[in-house]
Amino acid sequence: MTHDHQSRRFAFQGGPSAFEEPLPVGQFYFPELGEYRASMEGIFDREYYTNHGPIAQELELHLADFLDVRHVIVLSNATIGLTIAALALELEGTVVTPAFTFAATPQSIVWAGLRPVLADVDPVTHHITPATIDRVITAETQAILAVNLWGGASDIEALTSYAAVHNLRLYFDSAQAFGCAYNNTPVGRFGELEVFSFHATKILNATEGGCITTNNDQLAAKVRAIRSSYGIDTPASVPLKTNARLSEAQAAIALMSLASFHANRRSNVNLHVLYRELLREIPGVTVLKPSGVTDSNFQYLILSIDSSEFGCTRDRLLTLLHNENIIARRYFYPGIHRVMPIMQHITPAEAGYPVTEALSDQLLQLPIGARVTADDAALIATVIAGIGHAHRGSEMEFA
Ligand code: T4K
Repeated sequence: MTHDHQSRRFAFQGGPSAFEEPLPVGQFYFPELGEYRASMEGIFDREYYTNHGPIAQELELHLADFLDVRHVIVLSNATIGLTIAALALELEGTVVTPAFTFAATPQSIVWAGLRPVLADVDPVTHHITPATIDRVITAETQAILAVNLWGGASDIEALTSYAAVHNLRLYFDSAQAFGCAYNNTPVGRFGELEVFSFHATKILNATEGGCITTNNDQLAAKVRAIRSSYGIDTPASVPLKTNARLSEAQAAIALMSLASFHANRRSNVNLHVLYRELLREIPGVTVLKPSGVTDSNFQYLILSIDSSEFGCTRDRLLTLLHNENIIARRYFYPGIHRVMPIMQHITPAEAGYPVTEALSDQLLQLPIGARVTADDAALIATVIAGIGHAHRGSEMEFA
C-alpha cells in the first residue's frame, strides 16, 4: 500500500490532495448510534435530563473505580472544572502554571480571581519542574497548577516534595491524561485534586464534559456544592456556586466511551507504533513518546520538526499538509504569554520562555484515533517524507 502511495502525485507536487475529505486531528471515538439511542430512550422514559441524574451518578461510580480514587465529580467541561478547583481550594495570591499549555489552564486561574504566574517547561518532557518553578515563585505564590501533557505526566514525586518544602498547594490539569498511570498508579489521585476533560477530542468523550477527582472528602463536598447542590454528602461552605452540571445525555456518551476505553487505547497504541516506524527515517522528524508515565492513553501523536534537517519549517509543512487535507495542528501556538486575552493577565518572566517558544515553533499534532486507518497513517507518512525530500532537494526553505 505504501508503495502505491509513493507512485502518486500529491498537492505539493501539483497533483490532487492526498485525502479527498479533510482528516481532522481530533480523535473521535464515538459510540454506535444504536447504543446511544437505547440510552436516550431510558432518559426519556425517566423524564430526568440533568442535575446529578442516575446516569451521571453511575458514571461517577464507574470512574472512581476505574481511576481508583475516592471521589469523582462530573462536570460540564474541564475549563470550568479547573476554575471550580481553584475556588474549592480557596486559594489566594498567585498560582504557578506552565507557559506551554492550553489557554484554559491559566484562564481558569483568572476566572477564579487569582493571578497566574507562568513557568517555562523542560525541553524534553514539556512539563514544569522544580527548577523552572523556582525561577518564578515569589512570596505571593500559594499554589502550583501542573499540567500532565500529551498522555504523559509531570514528575509528580518531585513536584509533590517541592510543594511540601515551599508550603505550596498542588493540583493538576490532567485534561490530556485520562487513563494514564504514573509509577503504575492511575493519574487522578495526585496532588489535592486533578481535573480531566471529556471533550470530543479526548480518549474519554462526552462531546463536552470533564471531572474532578480527589481523595479528600471535604474538598469533594466543596466541589459538589460549587458545581450544583445535588449530590453533596457532607455540608460544605463555599465562596460561590455555579452551574457546571453534566447532562444525562452527555453522561450516557461518557459511560459508553469508558466501556470502550481499552479498545480505543489499543487502537491508539497500534497507530503510535505504526507512525513511529513509518516516520523513523525521515530526517528532522521525531515522534514524541509520552513522558513520565508507566502507561499512556497514546491519544496524542506529536512530531517535533527540526527545520534545518527536515528541509522546511514546521509552519510550511503544516500549510502543505492542510493542502493535502491532512488537518494537522500546532498545539500550543503561540505560548500562553503571547495569546490574547490571557496574556493581559500575566506579567512575563524576565528571562522569557525560551523552551516554550521553541516548542511552539517545532511541534505538530497529527491525526490519530478512530478515523485514522493504518493506510491513512502510511499515506500521511509518505506525504511528510515527500515534502521533506522535495525541500531538501531544492533550495532550502525556511520561510
Ligand atoms: N487543559 C488542557 C491541557 C487541555 O488540553 C484542555 C483542552 C483543557 C484544559 C480544557 O478542556 P475543556 O474545557 O475543553 O474540556 C481543543 C479542544 O476544544 C480542547 O478540549 C483541547 N484541550 C484543546 C487542546 O484542543 P480545538 O479548538 O483545537 O478543537 P476543535 O474543537 O477545533 O477540534 C479539533 C478538530 O476536530 C476540529 O477542527 C474539527 C474536528 N472535530 C471537532 C469536534 C469538536 C470534529 O470532527 N468533530 C467534533 O465534534 O480545541
